[in-house]
Amino acid sequence: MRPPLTTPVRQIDHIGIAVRSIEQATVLFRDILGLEHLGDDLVEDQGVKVAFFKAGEVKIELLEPLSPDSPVGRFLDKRGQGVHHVALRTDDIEAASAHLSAEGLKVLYDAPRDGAHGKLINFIHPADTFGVLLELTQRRGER
Ligand code: CMX
Repeated sequence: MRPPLTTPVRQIDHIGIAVRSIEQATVLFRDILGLEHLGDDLVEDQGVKVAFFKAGEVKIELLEPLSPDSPVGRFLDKRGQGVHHVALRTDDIEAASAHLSAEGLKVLYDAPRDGAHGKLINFIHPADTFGVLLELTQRRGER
């Protein structure tokens, strides 16, 4: 067996769902399902507007593209609305990214980037993860 991550994954942080309109999707997640709306953010580096909802310990992140030529814009165009990624929370995103790269997985960024609400993020390409885009996320100051 190969050695696992030295800093294990803590939990699923959130599930990202690509939608055409956060306003419309909020009717389902907040008003009908009754999930607490935790807040919105604009992540220009990723070309998305996002909204978070609390579902127990895990969050649901709605993603609306700022332009068709963004990762989520291309996803909607090719695959339509639906689950876009699963985010795994780690306490050491740099070590996790290095470890996964060394395992031969396609980690998208050389260094973690800024995500929603000031978190650090990186991604593993879905071609290497059985078709599910995996996000790594770390809260700042957590290590
Ligand atoms: N989940 C599963 N498969 C996906 C996918 C996703 N989210 N996005 C693309 N794919 C698939 C495509 O359908 C395509 O499959 P086929 O080869 O079978 O057609 C394949 O991956 C390659 O697609 P592509 O045309 O190269 O797609 P893109 O150019 O859009 O790039 C990716 C794909 C993963 C590199 C790009 O989406 C990316 O950089 N993602 C990371 C950043 C991101 O997603 N940001 C938004 C979220 C930000 C946040 O959470 O704050």
